[in-house]
This record gives sequence, structure tokens and C-alpha cells, in this order.
Amino acid sequence: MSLPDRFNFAEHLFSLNRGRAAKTAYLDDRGPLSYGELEARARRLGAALLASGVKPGERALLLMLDGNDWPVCFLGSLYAGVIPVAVNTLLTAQDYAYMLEHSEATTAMVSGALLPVLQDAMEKAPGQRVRSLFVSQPQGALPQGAQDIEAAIGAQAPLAQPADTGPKDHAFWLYSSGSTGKPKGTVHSHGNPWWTAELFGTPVLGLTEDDVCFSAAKLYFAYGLGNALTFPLTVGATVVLMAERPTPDAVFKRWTGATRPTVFFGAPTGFAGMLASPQLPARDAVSLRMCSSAGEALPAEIAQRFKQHFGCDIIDGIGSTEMLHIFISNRPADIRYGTTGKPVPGYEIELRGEDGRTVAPGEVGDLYIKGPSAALMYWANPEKTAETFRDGWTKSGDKYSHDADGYYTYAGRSDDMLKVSGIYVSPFEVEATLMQHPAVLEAAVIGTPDAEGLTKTKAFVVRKNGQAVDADTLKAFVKERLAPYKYPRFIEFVDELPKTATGKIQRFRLREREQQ
Ligand code: 3SK
Repeated sequence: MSLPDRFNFAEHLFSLNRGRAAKTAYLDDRGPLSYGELEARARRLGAALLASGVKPGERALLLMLDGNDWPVCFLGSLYAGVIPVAVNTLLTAQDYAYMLEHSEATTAMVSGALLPVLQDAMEKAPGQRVRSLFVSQPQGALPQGAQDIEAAIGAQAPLAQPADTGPKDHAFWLYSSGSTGKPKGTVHSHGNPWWTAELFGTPVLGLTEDDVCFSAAKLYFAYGLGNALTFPLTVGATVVLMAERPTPDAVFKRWTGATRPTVFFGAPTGFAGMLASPQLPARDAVSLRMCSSAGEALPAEIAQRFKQHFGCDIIDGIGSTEMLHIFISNRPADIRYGTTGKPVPGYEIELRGEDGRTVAPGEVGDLYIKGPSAALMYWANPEKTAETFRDGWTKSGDKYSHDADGYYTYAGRSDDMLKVSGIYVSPFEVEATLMQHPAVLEAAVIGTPDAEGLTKTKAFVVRKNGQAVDADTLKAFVKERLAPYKYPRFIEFVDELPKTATGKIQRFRLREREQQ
């Protein structure tokens, strides 16, 4: 398996699908987009970017809700050699201000509903360089110089040629968060998504052009990008996109709609929420043949209950933003519930002990991955790049064990990061925000398992002498200052926090207490 010298991932997908121009590639809440329209619109959008003065190699912030314009903007940028920086739509203006300055984006593509937060971010970022702005589905008058994507596409002929890129050239960025410090701009090449489809989407998941894919994970996540763009477009399948939050009701509406998904991609918290919902559709009301799960380890019990109800397996796997998609996975004919399965062929996996040597079966070690879809670097962050990408291996930050049969089982994080509903949350960021409240003296945040075995954030809070504040007020305080998904689901007030002799908070003691 190898790639030619000159390779543009957008052109690769377009050329694979030129024989199915009339087939529906995407279906959002406003209607279908055929493969022919996808290519034409993306190439026109690429022309509009260049006409606005953006140069190949420059970054373009992509802050858009899932809908047909998302793949048009992403692939149009790639086609033109402009580098889309796809960002989470749930963040704050402060977060986007950092990303605008860090990426030095010279243009931004934004959903009308998110334009106000982007404008706020641009004002907060004195060093930002955005010179052109493209708005999808504007909700009112556009700011001076901004263009409606629809009009911009209509005004251009499709770009005649893809940018002259190679498989190792920068193609797009995704931001990845760490327990401390700012999010890291993870740079992926044109070849990387191709590898994820060649190694996982097609051979392991076995997707075909008859599938209708639907991902609860949005396109700006590495998981969602593979599920709803790379994998289905590689085989000519159809993708259902949804702008709203993936609540059980929103997902059920798509499962049972006119275009019934055959493959659903979710995360354990979502599957648990659906199984607990009184609206759970009957087996014959849906057409699912397979589900995929990632983001956090899938408890066996959830997968078994799902299978009992729908007769359909959930294929659990683990991936990362740095490796772009899944590198250890169960597979349709080889599932051991409660484990993450086996290494995906094409990826090497090592579990290393504290001495750096690989651990024996049954022992827990730090997870390292070697494979052709690894990110090129973290942009302008040589220290973190060197820490994470070493000698061709990528350190994941997860702990795992493997058994004598070769199945891998999740054993927690090796850093302090929490994964809540499949999204990283830094306990330090939440603690620092809680401590901004005038009634809070100290706070410590840990992950605690709920009744289903899924991680939820819990804050232990020491109030200042004589100050009264309740848990709901503190939750609201955090939600106002951080992306709302980061707020602690549980808050317990304590008189003091356990500490070492030197005053360091002992989070492990709080975790032990929770397990009693
Ligand atoms: O969370 C995961 O396991 C994952 C899977 C695929 C791509 C990216 C990620 C973070």
C-alpha cells in the first residue's frame, strides 16, 4: 500500500466518486447534496478562497455546525491547498481568540449561528489576521466584507486543478487538549486520512457504498471526521448530518427518518442515554446493521443490552486526534465486550512500564502507537511535539493491559485528563475556574464513575470562612466561563482537601474515597 508522489486528499475523494455524481453524498436537515454537487461546490469554494486573497498554505478557521456546507468548506480548502483548522463549536470566544492567533488564520468559515462568538473572539485577539470571512446560512445582515458562502460559491467557476500537494504536505489541523497549557494544533497531512480509511474504515468496519452513515460525534472531532467524511466518501456511501446536539431524541429522529442509517457512530455515554430513554425505538423501526463506539471505554453491559434490543453489535475501539482515527479495535467477527479489541493491522502497539520496557500480559503499561496516520507535529510547540512523537512512536496518555489472547483493556489515563462523554476535560482548568468564585477557597476535580461505569467530573470544594454558595450556583458559574460541557456534574463541599506535607493536593485520595 503506498501513495503517489503528488496526492491531494480532496481530489482523491472526488475522483473516486465521479461515477456516482447523482448519488446523495450528504443529507442534512435542509436536504440532500449529491456527489456531483459536493465536488462542484467544494471546487467553487476553493476558487472563492483564493479570489479573496487567501494563499495556499495559509490557515482557515472552520467553525461550523454539521451540515452540507461543512464538507464543502473542508474539501474546498484542501483542494485549493488552504489548510482548514476545524474547531469544536462548543467553545468560548476566549478559546477561539487563542486559536485565531495561534493558527494565524487569514480567513474564517463560520455558521451564521456562530458568527457572534467568532466576532467576539476576533475582538479579543489583537494579533489575529483574518482578512476574509465566509458565512454559512447567515442569520441577519453580514458584517462589512463578509461573504455569504452561497453567494461566494455562485460567483465562482470551479477551480480547474487541485493544489500541487504531496502525501506528507500539511492538509488540515485539529486542536487537541492537554491537562495543562493551551490546546495543541495537531497538523495532519493529505496522506493521513487516506491511511485511516485503508487500515480501518474499509477493512475493519467493512463499510460499502450501500451504507448510510450517521455519526453523533461531530465532524470537527477526529472520530467524526473519519466517520462522516473520510470513510463514507472513500466507498461512495451516504452520510446523514445533523447540526443539533446528539440527544437521544435527535438521534432517534434520524435513525427512524426517511433515509435510515445503517451504521451509527457514537460514544458510550450516548448509548447509555439512548438505552435509558422511554423513546427508544423498536428494533424493526431502525435499519442499523452495525454501531461503532469510541471516546471512552464501552462497558460490556451497555453493549450487551444494546445488542439484545437491536440485534446489532457495537464495535468498540480507541483512537486519538494525534493518530487521526482508531488503532485498536474489536471487529465485526471478533468482539470481546469489555475490551477495546486488538491492534488494527498496519499499527504497532506497545505497552511500556515505568522502566520503558514492554510489559507482560496482564500488567498495565503506557500505550504507545506506531502507524502511518500519525500527525506531523503540534504547530509551534517543539517541546510537546518531542514529548508525544518519539522515534516514530506516539504516546497516547492512556494506560492499557493486554491478555494472552491479544485483547487490550483500558486501565485509565497516565495524565490527569478526564474524558467525559468522549471529550477531554482538564481538571486543572475546572479547578482554576471554580477558584475564581469569591466564596471558593480551594477545589479539586476528579473523574468518578456513574452507575453505568462512565466517567463524570466531580469537584470537591472548600468554601471560604463564613461564605455560603450552593452547588447549582457553582455549576452555573463554570458553565458561564468555560465550554459548557466542562462543568462538574457533582459537587461535594468539604472542610479541607487531602494534601502532601508540601501542600500538593492528593487527588488519588479523593478517587479512593469515591470507590469505597
Ligand atoms: O476517542 C477516541 O477513541 C478517538 C477515536 C477516533 C479518533 C479520535 C479519537 C480521539
